[in-house]
Amino acid sequence: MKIVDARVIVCSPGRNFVTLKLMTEDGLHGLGDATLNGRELAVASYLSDHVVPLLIGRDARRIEDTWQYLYKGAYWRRGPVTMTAIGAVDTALWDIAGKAMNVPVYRLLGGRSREAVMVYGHANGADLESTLSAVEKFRAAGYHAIRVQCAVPGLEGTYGIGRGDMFYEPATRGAPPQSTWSTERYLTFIPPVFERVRREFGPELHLLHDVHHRLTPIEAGRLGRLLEPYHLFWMEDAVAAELQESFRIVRRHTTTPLAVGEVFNSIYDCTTLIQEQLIDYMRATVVHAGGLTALRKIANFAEVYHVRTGCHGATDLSPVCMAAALHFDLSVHNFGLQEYMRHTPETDAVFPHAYSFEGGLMDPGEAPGLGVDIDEAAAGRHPYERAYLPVARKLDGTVHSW
Ligand code: EZ4
Ligand code: CO
Repeated sequence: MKIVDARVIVCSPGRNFVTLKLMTEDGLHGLGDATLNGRELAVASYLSDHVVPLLIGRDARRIEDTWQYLYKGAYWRRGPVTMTAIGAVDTALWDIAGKAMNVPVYRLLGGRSREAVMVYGHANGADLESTLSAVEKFRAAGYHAIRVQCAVPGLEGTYGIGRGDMFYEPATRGAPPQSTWSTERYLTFIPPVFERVRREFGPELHLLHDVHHRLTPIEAGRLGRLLEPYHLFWMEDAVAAELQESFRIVRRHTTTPLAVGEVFNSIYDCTTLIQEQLIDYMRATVVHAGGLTALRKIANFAEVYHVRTGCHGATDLSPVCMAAALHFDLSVHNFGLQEYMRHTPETDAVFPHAYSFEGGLMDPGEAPGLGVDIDEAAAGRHPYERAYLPVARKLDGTVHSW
């Protein structure tokens, strides 16, 4: 089953997406998400200029071999651009494999380990009252798990605070917006927010919080300790993710469960974290960690150390990645929780999909392959527009950590 054609489709139905479409000689096609938020065209070029020429004529059934060929054969291993490109190829090949065998991808991954996939939504507010009403909206929509973010008074544009009700988009078109940051104000403000949310919503709801890599290890230890009475499901990205050893300090000071990894692109980003049991949830995604082939290996490794998965699922991961994540979540034994941010109607129209949400749970559906398609004519009506994530500065103007 030879690959005969490949297209890299860049579109912007409300936000930018890069999608790889592979075609086989027997008329099947497979899709892979290749979106790297704020650096989209680098991956598009990596694919068109360097990877697609290697794919034409290859056997689409050789998924593992193609992964190894692109990873080891490039000499330059790892990095978000490379791994996103490899992830797109790998995802498209799993999609084709499912279609060729007429089964949904989760069946190829070992079948269901559970009946459905629990997801969490994003409740964001500009102040405490609007945060509480956002939590209520998600609870009323059936969510069992809700991430709670609240703007810190006096700080401009706290990251993670949405611009709409059930929608949230982290990137902004044009130049990178600037936000301000003060660790002192943040650490004082956040614990009472959770105290209030717990008081209003009771002990059962799973509550999560994303620190977006903003703290030092000892500050993160302090926040985790202050949040212990409100028993979070997880505290995410407490410190910058590249120094794995810093989690030893955080871990020493708090029993609040820790999640990290939305910026990881390889198993080598988390070997210490996993083997020393420094984290509870590993958040790498299908698209950025090199596809289903690579993410499954990370999850299998993590299972040995009681670390569960908690895949990133923001709006910058396209519906193709969302579908792949759901097939993965349904099948992998040590699944924990899946992030789910609803896409805009424009995005959903470009990517018709079989996955569904009901009562806080999601299911990838029974369509063969991933169960997602791309309407190329609709995609063509939404041309790319450069966009960036914001850059944060401390009150004295120093660029702050992500
Ligand atoms: O910052 O998707 O948990 N979700 C998040 C997201 C990420 C963006 C980065 O592209 O932290 O908002
Ligand atoms: Co996050």
